[in-house]
Amino acid sequence: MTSDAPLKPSAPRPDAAQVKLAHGWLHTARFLTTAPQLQHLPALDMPEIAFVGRSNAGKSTCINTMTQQKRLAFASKTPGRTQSINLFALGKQGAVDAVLADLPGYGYAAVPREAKLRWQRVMGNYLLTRPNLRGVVLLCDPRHGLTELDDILLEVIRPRVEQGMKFLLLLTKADKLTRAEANKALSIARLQAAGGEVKLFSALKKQGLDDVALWLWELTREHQPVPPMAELVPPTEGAGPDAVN
Ligand SMILES: Nc1nc2c(ncn2[C@@H]2O[C@H](COP(=O)(O)OP(=O)(O)OP(=O)(O)O)[C@@H](O)[C@H]2O)c(=O)[nH]1
Ligand SMILES: [Mg+2]
Repeated sequence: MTSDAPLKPSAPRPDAAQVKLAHGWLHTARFLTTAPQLQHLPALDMPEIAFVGRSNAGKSTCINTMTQQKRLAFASKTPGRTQSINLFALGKQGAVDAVLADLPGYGYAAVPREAKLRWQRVMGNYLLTRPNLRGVVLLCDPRHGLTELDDILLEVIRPRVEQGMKFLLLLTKADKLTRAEANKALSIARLQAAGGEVKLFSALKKQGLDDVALWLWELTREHQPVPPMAELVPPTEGAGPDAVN
């Protein structure tokens, strides 16, 4: 048998009922608001989970796949498609019980240096200070591995992860890997994701959807706010009207 042999059909998972509940809950997703600047984000009580990662890693596609909606989040071949923080509400109408946040990606070469630095600072401050942020999903294309900016992000969130914030490293576009490559990517990522879980995900092959649904569901059922931290750098004065800060 080669390492690329297809998986045998697996037995139903013991938590199948929970997985079903979690998918049903994710399908309730609808657009809540978009915030071009941090101060435009509404103050919310319910748990928020942020989808972060390099430009083009598959954040928006992951949100669309998990919520079974084709165009809830803007996904595109062109890197830099997501330019504001977009929030999506989950839960029955009139009873929002969690929020997903689709964040602009980082690391896109064509973005001017000043805009890159500004976005890094904004994202760092969002991750450190957003009071209701309960979990972070870091999406990474395993063909590129974790980049320097991913490592910086891991360092930024480490204090909050140590205080109980949940962290999931999602290896995206797994359909592009052979089984052997996927196993290798998993082993490497597990070493790098200190304190977090690692999963493979493919929107194309619908791989990893149950794991992600359950992860999101379970973390939003726990009622433990993670205290916010001090800002990285105070926002600079005089940033232009379009600045995300
Ligand atoms: N083969 C494959 N392609 C994928 C998968 N997920 C996303 N893509 C493709 O990757 C490209 C980028 O996807 P997006 O979801 O827009 O990526 P993003 O991380 O939101 O990008 P930014 O908004 O620029 O930060 C698109 O062309 C998607 O179709 C996947 O699981 N498999
Ligand atoms: Mg996007």
